Amino acid sequence: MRVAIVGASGAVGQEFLRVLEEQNFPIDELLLFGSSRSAGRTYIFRGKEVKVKELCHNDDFKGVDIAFTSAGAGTSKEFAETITKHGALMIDNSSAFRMDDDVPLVVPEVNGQDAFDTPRGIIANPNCTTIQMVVALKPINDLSKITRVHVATYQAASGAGAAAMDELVDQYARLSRGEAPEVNKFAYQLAYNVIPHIDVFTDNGYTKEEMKMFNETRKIMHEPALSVSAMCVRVPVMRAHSEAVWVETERSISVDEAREAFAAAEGVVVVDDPANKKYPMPLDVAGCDPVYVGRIREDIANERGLSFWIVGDQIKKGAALNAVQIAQYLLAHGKKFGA
Ligand code: 2RA
Repeated sequence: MRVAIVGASGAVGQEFLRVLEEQNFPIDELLLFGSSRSAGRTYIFRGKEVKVKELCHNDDFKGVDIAFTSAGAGTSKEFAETITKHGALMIDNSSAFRMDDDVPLVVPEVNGQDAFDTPRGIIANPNCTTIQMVVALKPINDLSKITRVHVATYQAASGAGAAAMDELVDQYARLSRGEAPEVNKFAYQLAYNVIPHIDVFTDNGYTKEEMKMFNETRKIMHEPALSVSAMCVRVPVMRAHSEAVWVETERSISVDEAREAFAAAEGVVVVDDPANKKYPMPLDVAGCDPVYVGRIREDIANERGLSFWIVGDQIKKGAALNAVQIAQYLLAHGKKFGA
């Protein structure tokens, strides 16, 4: 199998290299692509050096079976034809095609079968905040249909990329020396702060990030009437997003029932022992694969409501790992590559 990573030098691109190794993904040849800036850099994969090629409009994708792309929506749109024209399956981490009717938007634990319907040879990987939320919503929705979701996110710097992570470290360093922090990647200084603003604002007062949670959740869960109201906030955490979630279901669900369903759900780990100060936190979850769920309780403001706290590594399950799991799902369910 020939596999390509587009955007190999970015935070998610680098995570693809680690995840493909960790998952022992079947690869005969790995090709790395990037901008003219990153072309020529080398990275180690399975003990061998692989050089980054510049992404160009040529036939470099001939013979490629799967291309994991994470170089921004503009690049994905511009190069989709180049990447897919010889038959490569493009699993795209950007927002470019997520809401297109002829592109499936897939989280394997929730709607893996959708990955087989690819008229354009493209599968979209959802936004990180949506991925970790739907993994946790699925077992509850299986118990009783969810009618409404309220969610407040606590998103790490990693969601804004490798340079944003560096910026957060640099801000703390400068502040500790009594210097003014540099602000480039965020709207304001993130160190010692929280910023209730991720992506741009839309006409309804929500940000695009918040509307992604509304629209993508409906598409992945095949629930076109589901209401999702999100408040997305950047916090000075390096890696792993947290979310406080309140759901309303058609019938009321007990805490025990919910805990059992979460514990049995694919991709979910329950850490919920408040008496012993056990609950998921980003420091513990960074670098881990599953979505962690804790603080499970009845919502005292809604008799059909349930409230819980989830934490997932944004670069892993929220990006590279989910994309690789889509490919693994296809392989496990009979899709043939390289035939
Ligand atoms: C963020 N959700 O955290 C974005 C990344 N996709 O900024």
